[in-house]
Amino acid sequence: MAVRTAAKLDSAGYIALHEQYGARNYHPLDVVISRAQGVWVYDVEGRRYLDCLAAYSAVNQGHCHPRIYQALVEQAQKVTLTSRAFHNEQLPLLCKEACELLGYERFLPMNSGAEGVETALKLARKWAYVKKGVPADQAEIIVFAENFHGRTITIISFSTEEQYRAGFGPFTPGFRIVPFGDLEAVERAITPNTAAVLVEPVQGEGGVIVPPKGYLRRLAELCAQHNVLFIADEIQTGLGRTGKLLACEHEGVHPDVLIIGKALSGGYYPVSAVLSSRDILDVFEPGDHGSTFGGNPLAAAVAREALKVLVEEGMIENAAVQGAYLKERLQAIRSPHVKEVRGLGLLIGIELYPSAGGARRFCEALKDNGVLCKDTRRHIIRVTPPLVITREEVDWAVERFEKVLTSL
Ligand code: IF1
Repeated sequence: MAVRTAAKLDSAGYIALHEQYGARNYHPLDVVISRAQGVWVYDVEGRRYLDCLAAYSAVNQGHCHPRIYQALVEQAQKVTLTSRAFHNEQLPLLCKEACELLGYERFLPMNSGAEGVETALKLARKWAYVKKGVPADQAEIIVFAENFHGRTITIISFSTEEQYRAGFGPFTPGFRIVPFGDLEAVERAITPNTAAVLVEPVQGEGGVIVPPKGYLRRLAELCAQHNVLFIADEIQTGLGRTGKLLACEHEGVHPDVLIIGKALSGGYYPVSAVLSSRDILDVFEPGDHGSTFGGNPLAAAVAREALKVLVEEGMIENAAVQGAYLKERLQAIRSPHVKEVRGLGLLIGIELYPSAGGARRFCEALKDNGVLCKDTRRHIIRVTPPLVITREEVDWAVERFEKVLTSL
């Protein structure tokens, strides 16, 4: 049996191969990325593109950051996986550094974002039974319409996007869905059995929805009043994306439970985590929860360096400065297709009118002009470059956006 294929294919060849053998759960743009550095990616033919997706914010630090690479290689030469049956030299340091940086007492490592969310949901339920006195199996968690927290069966159980659920029932009970941005709806949904509220500080997949000013703060206050955990999913909004280390900082909110992922990997190796106080996280006892790969030394070494470069290289401040500039320049584009440009830091969405015929064709045209973007919710172009983007690169991108938004 031939296991090897041709040494080198062109882009069309790789796409055809994937169409033949790959599962069909995605519909990528017709670009095959071969290498990348910083904000730039290159396809098989050597064409250069400015990456305005940044792997859904997992490469906030820019592609192939040399310091994170160094940490990965050094650790890969020592030991990569020990399991949690034994200690390793990296995880305790990651726990300490992440807790000190983010203001928490305890750190629980997982791998994907969805696993981080699942961990937080389990934590909230157990906390409700052990600490709040909710009767067994009665805990409720409040979530928001248009949320996105991942793809597991429990998480899609409270999705409001029909496609994410269709065909995948039966679903996990115990969730109440309320409109995003409506405090009274949350207040009405709270019962004595409410364990937690799970919220994205800015809804990403929902279309870059920034809540009204003061909303997160009042939501956190409401949670505190009712002894309900405030859980922030900062998997996408966290680690500098919105111009602050955490998006909740824009409103001075310190979540009871924080979920991070994506950029905690620096784009190298999946790492997610749940952070909280001792009082809350200590409801987990040995054996309650775990993961073969969670907290492995390779992951921990990568995550430590991913956090360090974010802070030491000024990426968070840069996201604030370039994000404000990029948003202002995009807002200045006069296009009959653009309804609104909104966002926070370098998490920006360009909402098109329905008459524009969908964001996908704009993303295709942007690709042909050297800019990679992803459409979401049909009419919205997400613009989320790595946080290392320079003013000159923003100008370069805006020229292409202007051309595409005014010529199609
Ligand atoms: C896909 C969007 C981004 C997330 C939040 C948890 C997770 C995600 C707030 C799960 C993941 C991704 C996954 C990706 C598309 C995507 C996405 F387009 F849906 F909106 F990033 F913007 N919480 N977001 O945004 O993390 O398990 O994937 O590591 O195709 O599913 P994961």
